[in-house]
Amino acid sequence: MNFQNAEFELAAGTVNQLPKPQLPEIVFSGRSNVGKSSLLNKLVNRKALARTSATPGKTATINFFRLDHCRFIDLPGYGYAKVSKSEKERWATLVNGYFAQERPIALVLQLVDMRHKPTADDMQMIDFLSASGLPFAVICTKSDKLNQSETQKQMELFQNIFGSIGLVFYPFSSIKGTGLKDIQEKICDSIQGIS
Ligand SMILES: Nc1nc2c(ncn2[C@@H]2O[C@H](COP(=O)(O)OP(=O)(O)O)[C@@H](O)[C@H]2O)c(=O)[nH]1
Ligand SMILES: [Mg+2]
Repeated sequence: MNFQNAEFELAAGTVNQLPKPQLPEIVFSGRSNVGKSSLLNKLVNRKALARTSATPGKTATINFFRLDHCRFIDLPGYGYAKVSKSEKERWATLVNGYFAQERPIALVLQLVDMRHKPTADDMQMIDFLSASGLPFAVICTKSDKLNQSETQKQMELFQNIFGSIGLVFYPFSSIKGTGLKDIQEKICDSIQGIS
């Protein structure tokens, strides 16, 4: 698949604004600031197709990107403490509304920060994905920020949490490109699986 023919399609702020399902969907899920937009940009080899930000909690919409054979879907990040209660509720309504629709989801990429133990919100999302039966893989982001011994320690941690229950996880760095090829391959396989 050519990942470079990618364009922004639309931003949905409410369930009503979600576009009709058309193509297999690759969903980017994770905490605010974990690196969803950076992963998306790296996959399509563009600097700023999806907007990245050093300030968390900026994206409150579900953003759709159109590729040749699939859509990339950048979910708004969760777990940002400074967001108001009403904003959290809006997030939940929007994201639950998306998953409640019968959409051709080929793969959910669930991002967690490689430097830390998954948060309670991460584990809640992973439990939801497991229970839903949706195909998903865990991406451990910002791997460039760890030295060799930290990498080894975190790999063991993720192996214990995810590997032991049969979940695939990929260390990834949007700066170094670590893991990029494997994730692209996983995406291609998942699209072939449903189309
Ligand atoms: N060192 C490093 N920084 C990253 C990486 N991925 C994202 N970042 C930084 O983390 C911040 C949040 O990234 P962004 O992609 O906007 O996160 P999002 O909120 O999940 O979409 C930005 O300052 C990025 O430059 C990575 O792999 N390595
Ligand atoms: Mg983002």
